[in-house]
Amino acid sequence: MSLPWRASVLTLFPDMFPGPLGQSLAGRALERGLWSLEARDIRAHASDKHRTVDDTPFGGGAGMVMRPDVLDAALAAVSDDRPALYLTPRGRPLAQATVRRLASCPGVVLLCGRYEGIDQRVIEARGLEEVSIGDYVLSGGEPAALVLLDACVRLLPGVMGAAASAEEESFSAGLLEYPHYTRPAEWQGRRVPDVLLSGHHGEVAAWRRREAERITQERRPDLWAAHLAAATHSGSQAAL
Ligand code: 9WO
Repeated sequence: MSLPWRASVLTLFPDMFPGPLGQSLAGRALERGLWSLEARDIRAHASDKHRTVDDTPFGGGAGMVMRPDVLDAALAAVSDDRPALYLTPRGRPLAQATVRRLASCPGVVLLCGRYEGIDQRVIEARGLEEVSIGDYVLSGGEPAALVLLDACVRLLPGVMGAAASAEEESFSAGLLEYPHYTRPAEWQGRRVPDVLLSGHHGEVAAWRRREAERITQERRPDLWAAHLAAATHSGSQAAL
């Protein structure tokens, strides 16, 4: 068997890991050795007797900044052939293409900041890739690290079945998901669309496609525009 995908998380709150990733799909994959997770306490790399990890910002202002020397020592202790990422609202928005790339790497090193952030020089010196999971501010990078790991782990070989891998391709097409229904066929006066009960697989596929397109146009004009551009460049007229 090949080496497991390795995740190292540098954090002031190692007890937040594996957290939700110890359950369900990711948790079973962890038990089966398909990936490994180590949460390392940044404070272990502090050098003074008070174990200081932060200091006041040059130029003034509220709050504290994480020290570059402590973070560099924490990164040096784990750095190898894996990409090192810093979770920050300033980062490049995380998208499925990035998730696929990271899942195909030997693993990841994730740096979680606290306070007002980290000294800029450690980002540059260590070539940290800055990644955001959305346009909001958290109290620290840890929940974002959990999100990124969840998205990667479900793509690792053997974590999900073959059926799910094929499903993944449909998001690659850049459309949002069509609506799902299960029994009962009528619930609180709401009927499941007749086409889904018809047994006509071709009509079901066409309905789902139309719904996916309608929902994408309505909710995410940005995704829709990208989808149309991709369809045009690949010579496919199906979406047009
Ligand atoms: C705190 C703050 C306080 C006053 C004015 C501006 C401020 N910005 C921040 C801030 O960005 N703090 C961050 C907290 C420092 C780095 C770790 N933290 C964090 C990461 N919050 N949110 C994220 C995050 C990460 C990935 N995707 C979305 C949000």
